[in-house]
Amino acid sequence: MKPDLGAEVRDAMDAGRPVVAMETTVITHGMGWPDNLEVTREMQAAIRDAGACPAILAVVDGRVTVGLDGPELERFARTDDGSIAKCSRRDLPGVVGLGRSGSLTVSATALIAHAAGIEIFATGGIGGVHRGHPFDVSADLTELARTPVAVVCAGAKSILDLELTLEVLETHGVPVVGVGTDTLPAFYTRSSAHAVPTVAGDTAEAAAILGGWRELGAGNGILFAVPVPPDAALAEDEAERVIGRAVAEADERGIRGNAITPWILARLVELTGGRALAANKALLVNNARVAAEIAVAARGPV
Ligand code: PSU
Ligand code: MN
Repeated sequence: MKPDLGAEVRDAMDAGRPVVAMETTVITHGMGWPDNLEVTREMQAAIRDAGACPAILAVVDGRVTVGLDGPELERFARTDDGSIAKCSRRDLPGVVGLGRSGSLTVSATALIAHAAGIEIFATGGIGGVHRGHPFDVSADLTELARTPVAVVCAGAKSILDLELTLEVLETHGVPVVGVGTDTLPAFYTRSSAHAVPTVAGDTAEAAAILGGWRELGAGNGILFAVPVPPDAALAEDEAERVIGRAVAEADERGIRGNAITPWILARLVELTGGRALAANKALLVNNARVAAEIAVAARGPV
């Protein structure tokens, strides 16, 4: 694979500056206009401020693109008419082969970041095992099992079964590192009932753990989980209540497959009067900053 590199990404790579990738499903299918473009710009700025280079990954009219920006980025943010497909690993050949456009989930982002030589990326929440649907296991988990990338997220929403999600990661030997926390953050809330196997006190320790992962070269990914900033977090009982309701409504309506996550995300924003959106934005920018800090602190030989 020979991705098209944006000019900023090419310069950073040539200069040996750390690059932090970003996914596009969260932009096209995870949040509405104009919040999605606004938060994407804030994530890019947070990565630059920390001394790294942002690289947004997508497939644009069949071209694998590393460093989406300008009018093309705006097109991905404005399109909610279904013309840009949500693309996980399995969907890539159809989109690339037929010259279509796709926004990338965590699994497709990991695959392409690795092919482009990028080690780390920032996102909101990863996919996992769906609550009440133990065979709906996100390709994000199997990608982490097979591709050596570091993913920085805010844990996973409890629209997923967090216990089963951690079990699958354990089976595949994927390290899960809580950054400043000893439980898996639950996206809108800073903690959950589920302990993480490894704790990093701060981003310097997270970078040291990334160094250990690099040294071992075991070939699979590593997950860093960072709690949502405290002032944007939802109260635990409220999060549980609205998530329970949204999951039940999705079941009643027969929403299935890769449409579940976007549908529930949008419903949660409605049910919380926009506070779920504010939390989502705050944690995305925070994860971008943390990913860049880890990348800069763990800067390897160039
Ligand atoms: N969780 C979120 N926001 C998102 C996603 C997950 O809070 O936008 C997206 C990510 O791109 C993730 C994908 O990789 O959903 C997982 O989808 P699925 O459950 O269909 O595997
Ligand atoms: Mn699924």
